[in-house]
Amino acid sequence: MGRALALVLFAACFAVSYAKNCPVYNKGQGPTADRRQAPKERSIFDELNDKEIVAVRDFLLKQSELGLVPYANATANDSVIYTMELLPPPKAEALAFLDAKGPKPQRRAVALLFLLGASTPQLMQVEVGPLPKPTYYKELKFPHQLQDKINIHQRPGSGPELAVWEELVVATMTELEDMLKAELGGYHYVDCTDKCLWYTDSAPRGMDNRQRATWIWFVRYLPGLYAHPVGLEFLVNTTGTDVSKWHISKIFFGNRLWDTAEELLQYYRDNNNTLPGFKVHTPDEAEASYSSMDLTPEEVENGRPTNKRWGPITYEPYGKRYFISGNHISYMGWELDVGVRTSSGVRAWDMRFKGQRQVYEWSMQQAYASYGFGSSMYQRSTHYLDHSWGMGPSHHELVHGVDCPLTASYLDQWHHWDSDAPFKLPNSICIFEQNTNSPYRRHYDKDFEGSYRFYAGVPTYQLVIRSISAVYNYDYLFDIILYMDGTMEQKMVAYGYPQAVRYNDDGSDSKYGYKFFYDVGGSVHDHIIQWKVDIEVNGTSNSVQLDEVKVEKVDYPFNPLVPSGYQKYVHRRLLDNETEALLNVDAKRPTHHIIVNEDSKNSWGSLRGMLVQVIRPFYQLLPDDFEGWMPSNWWTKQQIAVSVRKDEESMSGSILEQASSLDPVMDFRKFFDGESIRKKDLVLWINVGHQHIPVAEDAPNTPSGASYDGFSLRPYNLHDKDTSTDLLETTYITKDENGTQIRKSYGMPRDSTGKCIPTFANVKWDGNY
Ligand SMILES: [Cu+2]
Repeated sequence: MGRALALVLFAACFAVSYAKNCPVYNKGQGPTADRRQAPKERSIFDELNDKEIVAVRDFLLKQSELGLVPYANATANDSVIYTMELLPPPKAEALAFLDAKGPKPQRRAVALLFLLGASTPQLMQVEVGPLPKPTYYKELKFPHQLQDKINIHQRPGSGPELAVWEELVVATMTELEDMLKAELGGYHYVDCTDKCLWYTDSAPRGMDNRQRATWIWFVRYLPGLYAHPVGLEFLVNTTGTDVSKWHISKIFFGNRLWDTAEELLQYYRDNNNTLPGFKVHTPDEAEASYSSMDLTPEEVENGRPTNKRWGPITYEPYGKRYFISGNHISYMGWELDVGVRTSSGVRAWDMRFKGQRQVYEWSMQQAYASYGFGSSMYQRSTHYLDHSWGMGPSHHELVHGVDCPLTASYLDQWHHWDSDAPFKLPNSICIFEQNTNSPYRRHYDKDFEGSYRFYAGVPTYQLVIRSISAVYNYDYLFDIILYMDGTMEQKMVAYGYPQAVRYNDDGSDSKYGYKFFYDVGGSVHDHIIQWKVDIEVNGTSNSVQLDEVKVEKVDYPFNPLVPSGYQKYVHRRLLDNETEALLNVDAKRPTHHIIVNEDSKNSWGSLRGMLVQVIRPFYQLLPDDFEGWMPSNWWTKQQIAVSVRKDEESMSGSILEQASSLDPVMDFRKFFDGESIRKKDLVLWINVGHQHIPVAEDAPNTPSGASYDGFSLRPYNLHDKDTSTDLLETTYITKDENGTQIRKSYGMPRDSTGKCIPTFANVKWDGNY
């Protein structure tokens, strides 16, 4: 047989085998899971789809008393629908439906309205239902809403508002154009086609609700523009609804604050067309590439691997072991629904393992970053709550083979955010199984005679549900990870461009971070992310137990030379109320935080429980009396908080807290009012995060190596033993009485007949939104 013929035959065999056993490919979007029949009815947890969004929008637009204007026609002081998302059903109704064959809860939406054109301008949240054909709407207050009518200054940024900004910016930049060209090596803004400046905004948008004022900062429009600040900042004042009064109230340039462009220009002229003590380094083309993630010709020439081979890839030779039906996932005993909540990001529902519900709701709540930098007005006052910037709608299409392995399956999501119509983010959640290539459990059992009695081990398999939210400069990766023993993990990795700032040459800025370019560097900041976990340990009657490891003095009556010593013991206590359950991890007092069911014991007499473990505990450093920020961000003060679950305490913060933090819209503190947490349906509010000091290696882009945050929930006497001992991939090697080695296979193929080799060929990516 000639070589060519052999190859043809191999290819034919491969194709047959592939078609028979392997996942199908879906219109060039990459492989999909073994999809079961799509459900005939929508899950009660499905996020809104395009038809529902349009139905809610059109219904609200018809309610004349609201005076809403279609978003496409709206100006900056019109009343509009800003965003909407699913309003989950009351939990009691959902459980009655899921567990007791009760009626299916009606689907509802919650929409945020900017009633800017009303006689009393205000923001209002409304409930709309039932879907898909709404017949009613009613105001829906935020949890413990503090304001009867929500101040309009607390709205997130919007397209119509930014259109007015643009006019203000162009007017001021026109005045400054000649000076900027001279000082910034030709870079400018107005009618620019080459050497362009660009701006982005920061937050908060005013610190109390009497004002709305936002710093914007200018960068060179180059690849990685967030790494090209030029030291020019404007404070855009959009207080009130009279657009004619909006203006640029401050300019920061030349390390000084100015009230007007004319003031700055006069100073410039008075100093012979210079800004004393201030000089911006204008990079040439080669220098500017420091911020590019494209490879330079030299990097290509001398790059790795020298043998031009791709590294290892995930490979499912025998096909997939998880199934997707709509947004429902089934995998090795796990069942759950997933989706992306528009206002805050990925969430999962009704997470069951081996038939037992472990979590009712697992949802991201808030993402926080707070900066410090002395010589920049915007950076010293930057405090972000990223969900106000479109955390959900920033879950863009994932790149097959990079963001997710070539074996991944994908889900699309619909959103309505700062838009006239729903928009789809295709492939914005990926699902894949992976083998971490380390054993989940193993033992080599010595026979103490130079050999073994047995070896046993099993690989670690995980199902990963991944999404990535690219909120402006930062890319947050979120993985929900499901393990074989019922353990659940949340992982967060921060990538992206540091929010850079211009550095002065005199060294005065080094206190805030490190330079990573001629006159550019990063500034110290933090990241705090909060999740809500509505946990269930054998039902909804749960309590909080702390197992603290302590030491005690102990006698050694057997040892006259050393008559005493110390030993460890476990000090257990149950917390009584919510006020006690504001918990911080303290390395000096090692404590296991456990949710237990006081009425349910395993066979060994221990309370069934789940252990809550924070991977990288974060401490909030800003003082409580920071009135311009902390009132809205009290939730950052502890790593684990536990409250009694209530439908009306559904979330810890709103997208309205980004502005006017001195006047929060809702009050998370009131969740913790001393109510008993013994034998109650409990919710965990878990914070993870880290302090980020950007260094040279953050350029061009913050890498993830050995750096991630997260938390896990693990069985803690929940069962009588490890429930993953049923894994048929276990390798068990022993000997018979003659010393002949025995390897067990438990019916699993130990050959190499699987042929589902993933391919790069069908990797397509549109990337639009
Ligand atoms: Cu950072």
